[in-house]
Amino acid sequence: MKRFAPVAIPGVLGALLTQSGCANPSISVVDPTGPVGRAQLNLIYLATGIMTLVTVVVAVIYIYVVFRFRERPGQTHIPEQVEGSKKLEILWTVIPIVLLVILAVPTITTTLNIDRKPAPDDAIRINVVGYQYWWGFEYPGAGVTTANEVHIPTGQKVKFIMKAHDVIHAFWVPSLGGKQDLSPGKNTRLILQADKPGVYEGKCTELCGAGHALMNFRVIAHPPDEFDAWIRSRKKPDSRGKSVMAREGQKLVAQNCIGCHAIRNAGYRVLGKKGPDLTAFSERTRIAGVIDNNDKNLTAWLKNPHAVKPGNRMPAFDHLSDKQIRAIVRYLRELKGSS
Ligand code: HEC
Ligand SMILES: [Cu+2]
Repeated sequence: MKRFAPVAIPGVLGALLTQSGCANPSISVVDPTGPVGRAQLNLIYLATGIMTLVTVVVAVIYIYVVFRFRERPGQTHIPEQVEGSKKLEILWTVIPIVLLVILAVPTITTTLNIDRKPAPDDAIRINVVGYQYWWGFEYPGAGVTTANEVHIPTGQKVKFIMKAHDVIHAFWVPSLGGKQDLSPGKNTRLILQADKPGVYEGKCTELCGAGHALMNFRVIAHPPDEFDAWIRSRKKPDSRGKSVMAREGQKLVAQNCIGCHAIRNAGYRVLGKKGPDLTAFSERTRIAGVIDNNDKNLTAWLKNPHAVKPGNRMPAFDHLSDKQIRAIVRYLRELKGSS
């Protein structure tokens, strides 16, 4: 930032003007909370600064010329006609070259730096898999799996190793930095760090089909000790239905859902993989990355997921009775980590 201070001033103003519509601070590239986001913001300032400078200079010259050399009343002679000017040609070739070099050098070095710098040995590794239209997350060291919401510790580098299950997706958490494509059959990676606890919104930014626009996720950053406690609680999740109704729900889930969804530690023999892992589902803040996780919304989701998230691949369960749906909702809303 300091290096580019003079050029950055119009850039800051420009960025504020164009970005001030984003009220939610947890999804803002101009309010980054990690080193990658900050490095990228400096590049945005630099580029916006240079562009603003060029626009202003050109506009000023243009307006000056239009007024200074306009046709005046009573004017009889035609102004001197000039054709070609080596000096000017060289000048307006060299200036853009210089500006592009000023833009290119920091852009390339920063990008390579973000991409190539190896993660420290103690960096936490999280595997990310992109599906149409949801996100799977796995903590290979701990044997913990989750979906659509990924928990990380603050102040540490986190290594996301990504691949796509079907088509190309892209992982972007504006406040932390990014983006990174996920491809089928090939691992890509992105190393991010959150400096302070918080909830950071993430988006798929590669058009991947009908549900793409709502392919959201959340990064939830905790202080390291809180994060460790979270991992511990997810190693032995609490997945047994407690009330009569929830036990009924657990049975219905076995009959209808676990071919696609995994619920760990529930005594099911199958761990479905076609849909998000539902272990500890009550701790999820949203359903399918779209609506708040509460009884009413979960009922609506089960009866007609396509009304909530058009194009998604979960079948509607409108053939189940209201009582059966209530039981399933009760069971899912009891699922949590161990205390
Ligand atoms: C054919 C496979 C399939 C079946 C069967 C299925 N689902 Fe799903 N489910 C999905 C997919 C795919 C998604 C992800 C939708 C999206 O967000 O794009 C999903 C999403 C969900 C979500 C949101 C998860 C999250 O992380 O926010 C819940 C809750 C859910 N399903 C519950 C159920 C329940 C309960 C049943 C049984 C009554 C069930 N599903 C049956 C495929 C299935
Ligand atoms: Cu996608």
